Amino acid sequence: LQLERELRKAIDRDEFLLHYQPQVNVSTGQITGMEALVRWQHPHRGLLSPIHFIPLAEETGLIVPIGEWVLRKACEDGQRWLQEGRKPMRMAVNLSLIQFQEPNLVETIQQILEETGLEPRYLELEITESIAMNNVEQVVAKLERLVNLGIQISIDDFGTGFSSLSYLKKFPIHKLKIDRSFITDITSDPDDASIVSAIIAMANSLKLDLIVEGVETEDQQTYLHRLGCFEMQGYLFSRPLPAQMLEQLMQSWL
Ligand code: G
Ligand code: G
Ligand code: MN
Ligand code: NA
Repeated sequence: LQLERELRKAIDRDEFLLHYQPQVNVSTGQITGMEALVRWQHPHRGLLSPIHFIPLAEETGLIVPIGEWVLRKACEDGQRWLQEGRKPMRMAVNLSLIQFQEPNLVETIQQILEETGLEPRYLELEITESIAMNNVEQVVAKLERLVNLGIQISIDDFGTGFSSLSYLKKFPIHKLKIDRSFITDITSDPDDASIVSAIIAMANSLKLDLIVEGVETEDQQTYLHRLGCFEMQGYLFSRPLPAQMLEQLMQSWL
């Protein structure tokens, strides 16, 4: 309850911040996108990971205003990077199911894009398979409104949900993000390798973009590249970092 009270005040007190993790195309070496990952600079407990407050934010509905803050901040930073003349890259923002279900979501996002000036094609929303458990017509209608704005949609943690895969042909989505649990042992576990190969083949034939998460070693990168995966995200390239530190990193990369 203490934490809930503090969470309620955290936006007004400006205690949230974003770290960004680059997404890299390993054949070109370019950064193609950034994933925004929220943190809470708690007054006494230090820098808190989202795993320590997102579940509470979801239970209390506070995820809606927090998520709105995240979207606005990420779009602001993304637009600033583009205006500074950096190579075009997409800004990927995680969206909880509760945010997705919010009746004003589309209007809110449209307003944030207008206010920040970020072109919709540079915004990517990461949703999870859990949205497929909901009323299909409603989900499709809402996704279509977002896609019609020009926004990209990706499926986060792909392969870990319990939903049927039929949503892949019903929903207007652009990209699958293969969950990092399949990558950890990919060079030694033939089952993980088979699963990832099958997802790559499926993404290719469905004409979906693909990214793998949690790439930590050169061996994993080489292995995945050979399987036909080109976009990667993980500690091998960079941990999630504050914008300022990433700006220095981008300077040295590009
Ligand atoms: O870096 P990491 O510890 O940041 O993130 C832990 C978890 O928190 C991940 O599952 C990630 O998707 C989630 N997460 C990070 N930022 C956000 C956010 O802004 N909104 C939501 N809904 N989830 C987030
Ligand atoms: O659920 P989602 O994919 O949005 O969350 C991304 C989470 O994965 C964040 O907690 C982020 O810090 C973490 N992460 C990113 N790259 C790596 C990696 O290479 N290894 C591990 N173990 N975690 C990673
Ligand atoms: Mn994510
Ligand atoms: Na993920």
